[in-house]
Amino acid sequence: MELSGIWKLMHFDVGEKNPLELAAPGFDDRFWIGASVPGDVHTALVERGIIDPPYYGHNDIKSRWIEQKEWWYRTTFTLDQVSEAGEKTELHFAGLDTFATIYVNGHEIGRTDNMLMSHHFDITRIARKGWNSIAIKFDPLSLHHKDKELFDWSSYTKERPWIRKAAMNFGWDWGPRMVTVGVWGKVHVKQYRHAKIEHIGTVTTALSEVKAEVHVSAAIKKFLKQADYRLTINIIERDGSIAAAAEQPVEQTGVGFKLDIPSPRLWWTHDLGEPYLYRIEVKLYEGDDLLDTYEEALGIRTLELALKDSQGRNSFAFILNGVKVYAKGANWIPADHLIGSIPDQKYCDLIDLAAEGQMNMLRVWAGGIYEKDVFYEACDRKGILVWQDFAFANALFPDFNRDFMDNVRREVVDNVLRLRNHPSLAMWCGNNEIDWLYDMKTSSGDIRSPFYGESIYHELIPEVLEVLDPSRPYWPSSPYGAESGQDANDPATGDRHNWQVWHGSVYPRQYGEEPVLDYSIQGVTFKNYKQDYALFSSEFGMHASANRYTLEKNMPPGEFYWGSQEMAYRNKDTNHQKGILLMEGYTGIPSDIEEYMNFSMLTQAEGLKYGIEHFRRNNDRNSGALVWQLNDSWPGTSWAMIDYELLPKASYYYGKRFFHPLLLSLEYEAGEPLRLWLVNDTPDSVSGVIDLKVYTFDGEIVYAASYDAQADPISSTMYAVLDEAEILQGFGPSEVMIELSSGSLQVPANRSYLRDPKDLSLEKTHLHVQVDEMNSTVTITAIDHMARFVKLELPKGNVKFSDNYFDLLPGEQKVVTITHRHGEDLPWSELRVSALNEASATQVKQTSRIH
Ligand code: BMA
Repeated sequence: MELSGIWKLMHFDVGEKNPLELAAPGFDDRFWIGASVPGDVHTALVERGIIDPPYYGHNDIKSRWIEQKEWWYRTTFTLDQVSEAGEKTELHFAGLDTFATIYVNGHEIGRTDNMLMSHHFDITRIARKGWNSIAIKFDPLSLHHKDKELFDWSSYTKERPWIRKAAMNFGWDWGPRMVTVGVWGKVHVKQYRHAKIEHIGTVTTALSEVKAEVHVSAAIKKFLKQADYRLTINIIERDGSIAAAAEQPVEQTGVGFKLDIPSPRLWWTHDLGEPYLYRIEVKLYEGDDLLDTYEEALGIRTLELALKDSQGRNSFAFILNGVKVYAKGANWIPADHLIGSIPDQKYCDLIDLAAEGQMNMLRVWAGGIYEKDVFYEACDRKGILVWQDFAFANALFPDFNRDFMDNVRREVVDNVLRLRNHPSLAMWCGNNEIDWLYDMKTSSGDIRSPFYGESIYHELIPEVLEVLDPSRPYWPSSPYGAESGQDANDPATGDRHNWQVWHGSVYPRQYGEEPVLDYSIQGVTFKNYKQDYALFSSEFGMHASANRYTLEKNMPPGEFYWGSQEMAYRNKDTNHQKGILLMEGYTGIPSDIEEYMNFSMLTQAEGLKYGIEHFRRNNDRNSGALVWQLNDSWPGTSWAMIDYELLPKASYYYGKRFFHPLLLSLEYEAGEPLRLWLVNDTPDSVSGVIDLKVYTFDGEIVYAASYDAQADPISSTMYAVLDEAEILQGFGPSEVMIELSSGSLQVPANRSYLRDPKDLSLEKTHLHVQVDEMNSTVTITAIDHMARFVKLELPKGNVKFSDNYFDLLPGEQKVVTITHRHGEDLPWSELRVSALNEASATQVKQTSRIH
């Protein structure tokens, strides 16, 4: 029985009320307010109009009082029967945020102190037939940390190391402090007779074309010891037929099965094949009496992390079913600070966007939560691998304290058991940046204390995984791995975070060396990506503005201008100068909000393209590029590729090309020869003809050449080295656009410029725009000159543009389809189309209109 729905909610001062009074079954809660479960207090108060929406303006500050209060939830449920001998009634919470005392029928059944795991209670002794009550008291966090030791490192806030709660709730460099409270996960009452299935483990142990071997382990809890139990397993094809079946008596508390699946259909990432899912159905019987059932998706696949390549060199590559995957994707942060209230649909939308954006891996970053089931289910379905961090980010943690470590162990066990069967789950990772930054911060003198927390990532977690998930790769931290005296961010070992770009970190850096920052145009420029020969780039990125609609919707009137306090408030990073320096070197410094949106988005898109094309050209060495960050948790300006309203920024549309399994890439630096590459991430050889065309901005072709290309599976090949003077044919490098394309290869065209946008000789141009509302299309033509960064905007969230932020040659026509992801009406009359170099505001013409 699921207890989702409206519960009752109220707040009190600490000590104001006797808990037993509020927890009493008959307590009169008629004056309390209604609150959704799962959910959170902030959202409940917004829904009732008690607080203002916290992301509008500076309203988050106005809701800070919520943190100080004691919050109570109450509900009731009805049982048709109570448990008899050998039967159990349990209460399951998928998520309680954070310090909760739970009462059933007025009895305190237990306390919880961890938001990041599920909590189960046996309520057999107090559950009664008919009507039952649940009351939950949530303490303010301060009660639980105010007497605790403070550490000399805990980024963004001092109180969080002792509290097992999403770190980003306390604020991060992309989001405000929103200290949530409430019942954030689903609640169930479950009744069992005689025995139950506690958990199931599935793993593909061997694979060939003719057969897969799948091991299934089942842990059974017997409430009635003397009975004959048996377990049946069916592995079911998509069409409902049985692929394999087995049955065994349950003699002890666990049963192991080995099932052979003939001609298995494998689970692949969506770019390499089909993410085929079987279903596994496990049934527990006592005689013929069905006691418990367990069902979930099952993907047959093997996955390894190769730390050496075939030639014995260091590598960091995921090998799926024997095939090396070039990991393309981004880092995932919680899709909202108000985690309990994120609709399941938002997870599905974001994962659809990731797959449509040619991504095959997401890293669930350590400062959020172990995501909800819906997230991993969507990744299983869509063929996206998940790199899962354990929830330890940028702080020291009290690993000397037994209670804390017991809590951590419960959290690790709970999440490993919950997530280990997902075929999408590629790897566990111990923490975010802690090993690396501990070294940085001790070297700079910021930290003097020992490495508290170290034993979590280097002892506790690997110990648990060895027992519960031994076949899955584990990596202690991100970034991690060092050789020859380098620090943990060594490009020659393990994974790497590139924060030269944007944060201005200076590299190479030896372990123990004082870190250096270079806040200059040269220090923060994305051109520094080209010095980075990482084996795997697990974080790198730069800010871009959110889309106009996302910003305007959340700022008071009159504040939507460049330089406003509201705009500054949307940027939670330190030193806002970094973004200005980055743009100054590339687009020039923006002078108004329109330029800020355009320049920051163009810089991010071209910067990521520059870095990712470099990483991919070096794919004999580099095996992954995960952008920091995919999504936003509020309507701010950040490194995200998709903003809070699910409107992609320019970089996302660029990503459809720079993450495409086949990539044409032009490597070039001013004054140097041009190099033409074809990168093939697919397991198949491809061959065809590559066309290179050099255009003036008036659309004249001044140079053209074709090259026969034959690319091996998973390869990167240079096909030509071209002299700048030859291809320019007398034109200046700031006067041309170079296009790589192919009529025979399934590869997107790639357009490049030989100079940065601020130095291009682009003349102003006009656009012709024709809207066909009936067919949801917009046809755009550049009239007199090349149009750069053509942008379509509609004031609505979750709008899907078939393309956006593209360039058009004069006379070139582009048809863009615009739909709402869930079929809602679009405000067509408010469509704006513009280009970076447009002569005057473009008139949008309608050919058809529906009224
Ligand atoms: C890395 C991440 C995050 C942070 C980002 C941008 O440090 O792991 O902690 O938000 O860079 O600074």
